[in-house]
Amino acid sequence: MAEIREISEFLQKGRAKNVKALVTEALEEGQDPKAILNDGLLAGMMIIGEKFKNNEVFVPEVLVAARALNAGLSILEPKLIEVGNEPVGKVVIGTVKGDLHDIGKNLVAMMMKGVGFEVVDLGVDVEPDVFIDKAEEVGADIICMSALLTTTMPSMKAVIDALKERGLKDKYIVMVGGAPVNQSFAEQIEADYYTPDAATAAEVAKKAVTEK
Ligand code: B1M
Repeated sequence: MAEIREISEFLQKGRAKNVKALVTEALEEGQDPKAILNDGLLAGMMIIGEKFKNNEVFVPEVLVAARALNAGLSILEPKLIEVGNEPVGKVVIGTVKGDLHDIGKNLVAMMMKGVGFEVVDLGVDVEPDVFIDKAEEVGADIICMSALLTTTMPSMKAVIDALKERGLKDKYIVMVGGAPVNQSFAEQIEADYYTPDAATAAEVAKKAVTEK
């Protein structure tokens, strides 16, 4: 039987092939995809995050661990997503300008798809006007922004300021998140919602779009 703890250990070593194989095995055995995600993949990434903070590992190790995480996620994604027939709405999502972190953003996109949204992923390092232009182009309901650096949090405000300048602030639901972001920052920049994790983001998005 595949040990979820081992998924975390292989991830920390950056062993993408082993992570992929163990995630596949665990799914075939009928283990819970959410437990594989939280106790295997994310738990391993959190340990790497702590070590990175304490200078025990450096950028190359973090990158190979992130690659292993993405390898595991690619296997897990179909199991985490059970999309309904009619999309509940459209989401435009990206990591803000200056910021290259995309793992959390990808999880949010995945969870959004999981509750039935059509998701347009703009990637990383997204210019403020690109969020807005794409939302206009595809007729989005929600603009989702992720930031992992304290230095890129102001880019979230830049998007909201640009929405105001273009007279579009009330047209879209604006959601923000990422490790350094919190409720008080969201209120300060006048985002509509802050959520601490990907699953909550998807739940809140669905409720918000139904209520609008
Ligand atoms: Co970077 N990095 N990094 N990094 N990195 C952090 C964020 C850091 C906290 C590490 C540390 O020092 N402890 C630190 C930021 C410090 C700060 O600003 N206060 C940091 C730094 C400093 C840097 C560089 C500047 C390092 C350097 O070059 N000297 C550099 C910046 C590059 C840039 O962006 N311009 C850099 C680079 C990198 C890598 C490229 C090596 C790699 C990114 C790979 C990738 O993303 N493809 C990387 C990584 C992996 C990390 C850590 C270790 C892990 C981040 C992660 O993916 N976590 C991170 C340390 C840490 O967080 N402990 C760190 C897992 C992910 C699932 O969590 O993204 O928080 P997270 O998403 C969560 C929630 O936040 C939420 O949902 C997810 C959970 O369900 N969420 C949302 C996210 N977005 C949301 C949006 C929502 C709602 C919820 O609504 C729209």
